[in-house]
Amino acid sequence: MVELGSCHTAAEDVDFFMEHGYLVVKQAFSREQAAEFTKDMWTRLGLDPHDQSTWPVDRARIHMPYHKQEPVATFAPRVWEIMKELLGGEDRIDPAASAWGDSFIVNLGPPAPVAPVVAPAQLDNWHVDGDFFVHFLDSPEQALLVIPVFSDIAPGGGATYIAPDGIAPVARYLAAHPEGVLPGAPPLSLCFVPTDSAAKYPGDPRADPGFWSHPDAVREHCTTFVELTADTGDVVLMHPLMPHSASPNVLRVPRVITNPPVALRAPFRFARADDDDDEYSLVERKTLKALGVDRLDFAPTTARRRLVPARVAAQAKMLAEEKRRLEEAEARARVMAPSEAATSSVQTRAIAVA
Ligand SMILES: O=C(O)CCC(=O)C(=O)O
Repeated sequence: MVELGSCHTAAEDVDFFMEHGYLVVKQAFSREQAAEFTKDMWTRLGLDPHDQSTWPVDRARIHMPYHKQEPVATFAPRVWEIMKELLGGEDRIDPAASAWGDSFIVNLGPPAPVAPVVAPAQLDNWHVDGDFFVHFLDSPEQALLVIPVFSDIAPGGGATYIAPDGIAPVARYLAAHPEGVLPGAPPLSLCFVPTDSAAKYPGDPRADPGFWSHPDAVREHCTTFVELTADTGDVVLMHPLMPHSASPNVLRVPRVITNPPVALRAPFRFARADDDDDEYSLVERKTLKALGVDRLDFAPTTARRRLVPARVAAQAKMLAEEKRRLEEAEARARVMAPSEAATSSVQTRAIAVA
C-alpha cells in the first residue's frame, strides 16, 4: 500500500494508483480537526460511547446526515492537490461537490459476538458507490470514492474492505451498458439493474441477463482484498468503480469515517486528443487500462438522470432528531453550574478524540 506523506503525487504513487486504483494519504488532517468535527457526534446519536448497552441492537452501522461542510481545499489541502491530479485539474472538478461534511458512518459492531472475518469475499456488503444517479461508464457524479478517517481503525475494527481487482469487471460491465444502469435500491440492494429491466422483466429484474450483483461479481472475479486499517486523519482516495464492503467491527471500538463523493463538471472522456490541452486524467487512464484499451468512444444512449434514494428522507428525519438532541443538550448545559459545564465540555472533547 502506498502511503503519501508529502504534498505531491510522486511517480511511484501514480504507478501504484494505475496498478491498484487507490492511494492512502497519511495524516491528511490533524487529530484536533477530527476532534472538532466529531465533538457533537455522540450527542447527535443520543448514545453513550462508554456504555454499549445504549448502542443499537438492530444494526451495526449508522449513516448520519450532515450539519456542516468544509471545502476539501481547506480541510485537507494535500488531499485536494492529489484529487486535482487524479481528476485532471481543478477546472474539471465541480466546486459544488468538493466539500466534506460531518455525515459520519459509525460502525459500532454487531451487538452479538461474530467470528472475525476470515474470507473477505464472503462479506455481505460489496457494492460500488452512487445511489443518486443512473450509472454510465463516464458518469461525472461520483468521480472518486473518498474515505476520510475520523478514528483509529485496527485490524478487525470494522474497516472498509476494498477489492482492487474488481474495478476491471465493473468497468467492462458499464462499457457494455451504454443504456445506463440503476443502482440497487431496497429490497434489491448491492446491484446494478439495466434501466429497461423493469419493462422487460417486471416480475424480477434478477432474471435480466444484464442484472449485476456486486457480491457475486466480487466472489467470481476478485482474489486480492485490502482491509483499510488507518489512523485518524488518513484519507483513502479510490477509483470510483472500486468495489468495497463494510466489515464487522469485532473490537467494538467505535469506527468513524465519511465517504463524500467528489463530482466532475463534465463526464469522464475516454477518447481525448491526449495533447497538453486535453490530457487524460489518471482516473480516465485507469479506466482505460482496466478495459485493456488505449481509447474508447463511449456515449450514453439514454439521458443522464439524478435519483433521490430513500436514504434522503431517512436522513432528513435523523437530522431533525439530532438537532433536537443538540438543543436539549444545550439547554441542559445552560442550567448547569459553570464549573460542571466546564468539566462536561472537557469530557466531551476527550470522548471525541478517543
Ligand atoms: O462503513 C463502511 O465501511 C463502508 C461504507 C460504505 O461503503 C458506504 O456507505 O457506501
